[in-house]
Amino acid sequence: MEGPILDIKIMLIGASSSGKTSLRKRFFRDTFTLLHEPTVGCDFDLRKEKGSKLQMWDHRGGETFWNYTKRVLHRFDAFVFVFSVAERHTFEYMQKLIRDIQECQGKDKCKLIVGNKVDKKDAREVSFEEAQMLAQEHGMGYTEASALDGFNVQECFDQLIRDLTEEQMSKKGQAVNLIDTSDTEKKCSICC
Ligand SMILES: Nc1nc2c(ncn2[C@@H]2O[C@H](COP(=O)(O)OP(=O)(O)O)[C@@H](O)[C@H]2O)c(=O)[nH]1
Ligand SMILES: [Mg+2]
Repeated sequence: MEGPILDIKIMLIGASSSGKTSLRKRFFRDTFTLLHEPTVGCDFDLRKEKGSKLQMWDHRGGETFWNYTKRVLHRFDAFVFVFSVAERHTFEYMQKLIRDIQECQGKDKCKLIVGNKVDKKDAREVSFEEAQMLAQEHGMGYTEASALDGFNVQECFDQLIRDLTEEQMSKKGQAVNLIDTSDTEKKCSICC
């Protein structure tokens, strides 16, 4: 049996308590809880549709488990860095994680930074401008969301998935084109 045409794997990375699991659950199940159940190592959600498979993992970084995860990072298509706009230490820690990932995976797959918990308006500790500047420095997009009230959660992941879909389709297209081109060249060299 043939596998899915699209197979997208996204990993959310950020400090503990920045809201990675909450964003994932809001996106996949439209649920939210105020309880913080620390993710043990990694956890993920999976959505299978005809011809496509989407996996979203989340990882808190900084643990011994990270050493294992580093070995499988190359299997992911995109890394999304999450911090809480209301907890500056999560922004600082995320910068270390960005450096870590870029060191072992390069920049290409580092796609997006999400400033979560924007519902905490009066407690904001990181401005939109500062986070956007950091994202620009690293060649990533920046967006803000709230897993609590759902603000912008669907939109930011939908956009990322659209971009990754296009990327995968164009890679497949290129593969087909390559075959076509060589075929044409062969025919050409035969007829010339
Ligand atoms: N106010 C607010 N709290 C949030 C938001 N997202 C997550 N939380 C809370 O922050 C805590 C940590 O969330 P969690 O998703 O477990 O963080 P993780 O450790 O990064 O996976 C929990 O108590 C959540 O209820 C948000 O958008 N707004
Ligand atoms: Mg978690």
